[in-house]
Amino acid sequence: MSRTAIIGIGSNMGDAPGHCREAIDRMRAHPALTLRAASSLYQTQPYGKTDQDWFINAVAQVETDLSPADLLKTLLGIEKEMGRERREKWGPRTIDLDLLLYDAEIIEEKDLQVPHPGIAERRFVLEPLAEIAPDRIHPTLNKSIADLLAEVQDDLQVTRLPNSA
Ligand code: PH2
Ligand code: MG
Ligand code: MG
Repeated sequence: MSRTAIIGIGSNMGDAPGHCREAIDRMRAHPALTLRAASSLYQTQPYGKTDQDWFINAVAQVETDLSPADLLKTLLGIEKEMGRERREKWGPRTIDLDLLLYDAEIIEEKDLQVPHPGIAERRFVLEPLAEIAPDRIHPTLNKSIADLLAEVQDDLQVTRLPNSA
């Protein structure tokens, strides 16, 4: 049965916009995924670990028959194909693909939490998500993405790039 998932995309090393676009292209080309929407790219101030380069962030909506665990494996596989090395937690990365939402499911496992626990606190997630899915309901907070964006306390800068950039 086809499910709808939201994927967070981020990069802050090298050609960060190019890495985000390549990740979107790889999801579009993947046989187990159907890309339904991709947001614009956003230039975003680093959240959490602030002494690193600014990020490019985006989100994508995909349909898939994969389970959440298999979808996560697929995303980690794309990260690996794109040369991601895992060094420090929250540190600079060529590409980061996070499973943010999977239908309205709630999953609490060591390696997989859905909804992604950071969604409601992070403007760099909410701004692109509100571009493609403002009415989607956060399954544990029971509020729409647009409402969460209106309420978010995070005032780190998030700037949408022109679509050709
Ligand atoms: N990802 C992090 C930590 N901080 N900050 C921004 N702006 N964008 C990110 O994608 C990001 C971050 C850990 O995954
Ligand atoms: Mg992340
Ligand atoms: Mg990640």
